[in-house]
Amino acid sequence: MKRILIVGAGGQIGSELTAHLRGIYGNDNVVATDVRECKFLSEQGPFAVLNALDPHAYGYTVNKYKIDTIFNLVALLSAVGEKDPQLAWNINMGALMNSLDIARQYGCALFTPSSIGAFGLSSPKVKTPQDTLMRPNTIYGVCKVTGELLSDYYHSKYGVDTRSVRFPGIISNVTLPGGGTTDYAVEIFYDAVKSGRFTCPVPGDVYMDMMYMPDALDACVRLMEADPSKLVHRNSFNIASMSFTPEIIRAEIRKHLPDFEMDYKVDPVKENIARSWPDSMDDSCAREEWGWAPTWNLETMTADMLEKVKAKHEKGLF
Ligand code: AKB
Repeated sequence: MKRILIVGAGGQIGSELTAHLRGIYGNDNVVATDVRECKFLSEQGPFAVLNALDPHAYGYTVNKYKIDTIFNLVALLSAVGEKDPQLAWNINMGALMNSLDIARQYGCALFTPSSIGAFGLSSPKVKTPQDTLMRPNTIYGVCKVTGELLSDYYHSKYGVDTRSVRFPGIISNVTLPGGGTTDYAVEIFYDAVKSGRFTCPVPGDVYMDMMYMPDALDACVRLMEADPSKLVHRNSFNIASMSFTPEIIRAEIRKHLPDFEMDYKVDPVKENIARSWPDSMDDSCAREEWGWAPTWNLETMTADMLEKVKAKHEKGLF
């Protein structure tokens, strides 16, 4: 990877992936794009406004910057997708189809994240295997499974170098997530620091896989740098580092903030989604095929999140 394009760079993952990749490959070699102007991205390196649903503008940008690797991060997330399934399909699949066709046309490698949301009620719930039943009951999950299949198809049919991971809920402190079922695991830190209280939209007993952003960024780089001859799978790898319930994270935060209080106002849409997802995924294929090895756990992530979020609050950033 030398000339990288990030599509949807203004979101939770893109905003940090852009800086991470610029740190590794050099600012000028990482072009960030988003459907809106993003000052924080254009100040560090090349930036273009790009609607990923416009194939001409997308192809023009790839050609102009001589791109060889694309990270397609455009997505409407699980909870918000349920409010307008047609829109979610059009955005998620439209951006993916354009990415696949442009990667094929310009000979680019393509990374598109999948998710724990690709699994459903009929998938084994604990240590969900890499290869298993996948019948999600959200439009987001339907897009993810379709995307995995299409990406593998473009690899076998046209030789496009497509690669992907199934991300857990990502916990981070730069850009807030929006519209996901796992968002509570970020919001809890902001509310704990700001007011010492959090109202949780997900029931206290529901386990979901989560991951701290530095491990997620490392996964993107490691997978895209992996020796292709070692990849038995491609789209998409289970990756995991921690799994917890709202009650477990509450207890962990209380070790640092003993007065922290949490109550519940369960959102039925989020509850249904969360209960249909794995409690935890088996990531042994990622470990074997490309050396996936997370470094953060619940304890270290919680301590670091509280420190970073407190620093933001002290600076008056929220
Ligand atoms: C969501 O909750 O929709 C996302 C995801 C797990 O893919 N964070």
